[in-house]
Amino acid sequence: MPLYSFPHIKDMNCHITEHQNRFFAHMDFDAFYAQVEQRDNPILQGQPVSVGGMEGGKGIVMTASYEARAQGVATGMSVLEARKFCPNLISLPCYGPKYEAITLNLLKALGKFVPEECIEQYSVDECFVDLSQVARNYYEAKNLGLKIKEKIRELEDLTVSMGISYNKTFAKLATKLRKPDGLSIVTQENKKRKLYSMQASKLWGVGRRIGFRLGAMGIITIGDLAESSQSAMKKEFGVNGIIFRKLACGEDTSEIVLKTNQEKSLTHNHTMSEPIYKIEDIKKEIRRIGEYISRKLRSKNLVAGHMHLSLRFENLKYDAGNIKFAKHTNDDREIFNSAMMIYQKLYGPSAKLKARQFGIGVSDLHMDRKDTNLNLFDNNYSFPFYALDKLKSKYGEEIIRVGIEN
Ligand code: DCP
Ligand code: CA
Ligand code: CA
Repeated sequence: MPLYSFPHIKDMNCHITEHQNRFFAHMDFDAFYAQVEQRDNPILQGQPVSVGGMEGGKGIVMTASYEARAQGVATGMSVLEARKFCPNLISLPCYGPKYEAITLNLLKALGKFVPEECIEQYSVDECFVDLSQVARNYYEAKNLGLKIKEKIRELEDLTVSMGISYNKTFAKLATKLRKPDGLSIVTQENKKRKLYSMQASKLWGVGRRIGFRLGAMGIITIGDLAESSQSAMKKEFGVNGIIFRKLACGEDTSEIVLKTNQEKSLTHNHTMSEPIYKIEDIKKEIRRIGEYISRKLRSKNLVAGHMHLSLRFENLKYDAGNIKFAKHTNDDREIFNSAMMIYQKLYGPSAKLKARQFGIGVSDLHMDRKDTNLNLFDNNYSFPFYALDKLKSKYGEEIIRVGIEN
């Protein structure tokens, strides 16, 4: 997992050694991909499941349900190897866009609790939230944490484990104290009791390899690391040695890291208050989301090369597909038509099982050269989308619409 925001020495505030009166929450989905698959298919609940399988019983275990872990299945094993421990293992393929959409929903939901600049997505299933603006003490921070967990369960029917502490490193460690569905709090007062006996390799940025090197120095636990000699750590690991030691002491003064301005993808999901299944309603919904995305692309002067459409049913089941555009585009019509092409291949909703959410995501984004994006018709028919957007932003979404079919 990339360390997007591992505290760098330049992020450390040299004037203070540790945060005071700050409350950071860290959350991490439990057995993420496996939990999602179990949620989406009740037959899998309570079963040993792994995700990352390929046809012919091959593939690597990307994660496993807690039932499979109890039988010795671990991330990184080949499925064949895992079956030696757990002959009844159910190996499932991995479907990335589905998991990404869930994490995006989580981030959106967090925006209801704290300002956007207080939220940091750290990895595919983890984020940090700075609660300092909305919580004055651990009691309030814990209540907020419980509310966030409840919201995630309500929205996604999934559990996360959460850690709350006065710095990001300890919040991340606290998450590991109780899994699944845990909530652990580490304060300046209880840090020694709660964290110091944990293995040093669990510390943010350490991992197994550095853990071995620490072990060779006699440093086994977080406590050993916090009490280690700074000069010995510097000698062995350079400036990182100093950071590891500081982090183990709770001297992490890093802040929430916001995503870079460089957009890699844009997504828009819309959950309907009334689920739908009639094709005319579905077309309307897809068209609305498609227009929103094309407009967002144009507002950033971007064109997309790739698109995916996702569909969530009432029972939270999910289907999705994607398409590569013949040419990069931000054209309403091309995006709508392509979304409908994807939709035709999906498992469609019915009166018995209606759709509750549609989402469109676009990726492979490039700067729009404006003259080449209007490629729908062979005769290079061009349409003044940018001018229409100006009208829409002035008079509202409904003022004008490009005719796309019926
Ligand atoms: N993942 C992966 N390859 C890895 C590790 C993880 O593809 N080597 C994927 C599958 C996981 C997800 O990332 O579900 C999140 O990884 P975690 O390390 O957080 O592990 P889990 O969420 O699966 O389990 P845990 O409950 O231990 O957090
Ligand atoms: Ca996880
Ligand atoms: Ca994780």
